[in-house]
Amino acid sequence: MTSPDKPPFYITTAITYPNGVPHIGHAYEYIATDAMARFKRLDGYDVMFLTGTDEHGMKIAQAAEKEGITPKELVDRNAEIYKAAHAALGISYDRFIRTTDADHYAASQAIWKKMEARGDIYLSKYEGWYSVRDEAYYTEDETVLKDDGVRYSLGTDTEVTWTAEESYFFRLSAYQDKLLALYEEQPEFGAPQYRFNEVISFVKQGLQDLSISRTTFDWGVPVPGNDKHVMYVWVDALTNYLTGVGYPDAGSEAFRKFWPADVHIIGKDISRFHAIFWPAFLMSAGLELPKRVMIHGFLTNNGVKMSKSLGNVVAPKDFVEQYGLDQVRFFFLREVPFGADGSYNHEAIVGRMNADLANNFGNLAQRSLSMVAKNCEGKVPVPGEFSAEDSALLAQAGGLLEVARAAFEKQEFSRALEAIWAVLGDTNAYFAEQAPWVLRKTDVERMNTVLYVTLEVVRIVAILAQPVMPTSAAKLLEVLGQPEGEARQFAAIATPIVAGTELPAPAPIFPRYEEPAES
Ligand code: ME8
Repeated sequence: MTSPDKPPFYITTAITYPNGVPHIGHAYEYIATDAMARFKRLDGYDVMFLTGTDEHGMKIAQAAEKEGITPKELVDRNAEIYKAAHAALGISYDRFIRTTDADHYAASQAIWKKMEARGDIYLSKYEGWYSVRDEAYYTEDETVLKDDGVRYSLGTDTEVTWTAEESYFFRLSAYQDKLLALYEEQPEFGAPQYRFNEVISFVKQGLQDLSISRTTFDWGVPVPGNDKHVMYVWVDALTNYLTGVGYPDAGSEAFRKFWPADVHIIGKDISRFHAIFWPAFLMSAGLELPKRVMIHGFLTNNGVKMSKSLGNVVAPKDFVEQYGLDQVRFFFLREVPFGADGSYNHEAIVGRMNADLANNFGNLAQRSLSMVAKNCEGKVPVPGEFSAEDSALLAQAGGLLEVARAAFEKQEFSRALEAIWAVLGDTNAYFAEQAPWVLRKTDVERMNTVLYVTLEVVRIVAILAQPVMPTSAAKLLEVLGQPEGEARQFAAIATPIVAGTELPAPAPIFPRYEEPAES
């Protein structure tokens, strides 16, 4: 059901190949997308958040063969593992799409027929260096023969083999000028700029037609009218973004409301698929284009690429168990400017947990709330007249929504969090300087004012922290006497906390990380 009175916002993650197990890189993408979706919901939008699994293609077929099971058995089993990872990470998706879902076959065949009707699909023969890992063909000069006698793709360092087959082609070459015009007219179509520039220069070098069907295996969506062929997995994979909102029923309520997507969140290794192939397919099919493709960087474990052979692949679930879910979500979004590559290690996570969360935020909340519990009968105190410092701090906190909005609009999560935490820093300094525990003996009215101002900042920060740390922020809003619903929406930021509000007993929200005792 869609809400007619709210503006729509449609956001997607890449859909993951379910041939292995989810790692922190996947988790990072889910968390960022989830924070964005939650932000928009709290800001009054009707959000559609799509994620899922990309279940066709040779890579999946080969993984199944290795295990001696059918591809469908493999993806049925593994889709559940990915769903469990989403649950462990608190991902608030609206639909988990699987490309083996029946409606997705219909959508993929429908877009194929549209592209065919446009005259953009023709049958020919393909020869080239094929990488199963990347599900992509490379030209000779995009590959290198290494000392082990095996040929690898230069860009992705995956093994390639010479493959020749009859194939349908998509006239990608006909879209070069149209794509360049799109990038020109919509400079925010791809972001961040430095990653989008790579895409633009690739297109400027000239585009070749794209092989879009396979005959060497049958694990895919059948090509309409020619059962010998299945679609190249990227044709059906990209189409998931349409299926998720009701395509091919272009007249459906969901499609009319949510298409085109507001933003596709993807990693840097798949930017060409999203910023070149995808808009070209959509133009060919006569469909509107997504507004933005946001390309994030790769995470490395202390600077080292995650790989099974190195044994440094961390399961998101283990991470969450060690540090706590909200702590992990905060760490990645605060630590790594979205778009850039990032590295994580134990010390960095513990640093953020203890400095930003336990000290800056948790202590401030706990100290002000316990003073209110002890000295103000557990009610939000009535403030006296505001001093210049009080008003300045309240204005700073009140202005955070605009700052956060501007940053989230561009998926600059770390910038939003940095600004929020700067206000927390100022509030800590204010609290120390005003010393309400001294005022308690000298000037109770002033103590009340200082506590009121502090609670008000904590309330605003807790509301704004919800997209990133939903559970902790909810607990904090609970002890601030802010019930679920309207009081926690961004619109409520403008309405100050009400003096006299009864507050439940305060409870610490952000524990310090203590190293487990050596056994
Ligand atoms: O590419 N750090 O699936 P996938 C950050 N099925 N992000 C990472 C990462 C890392 N170390 N490793 C992977 C696919 N990712 C296709 C997508 S969409 C129509 C089809 C990101 O399972 C990666 O960039 O290999 C991608 O956005 C997502 O995880 C899924 O990767």
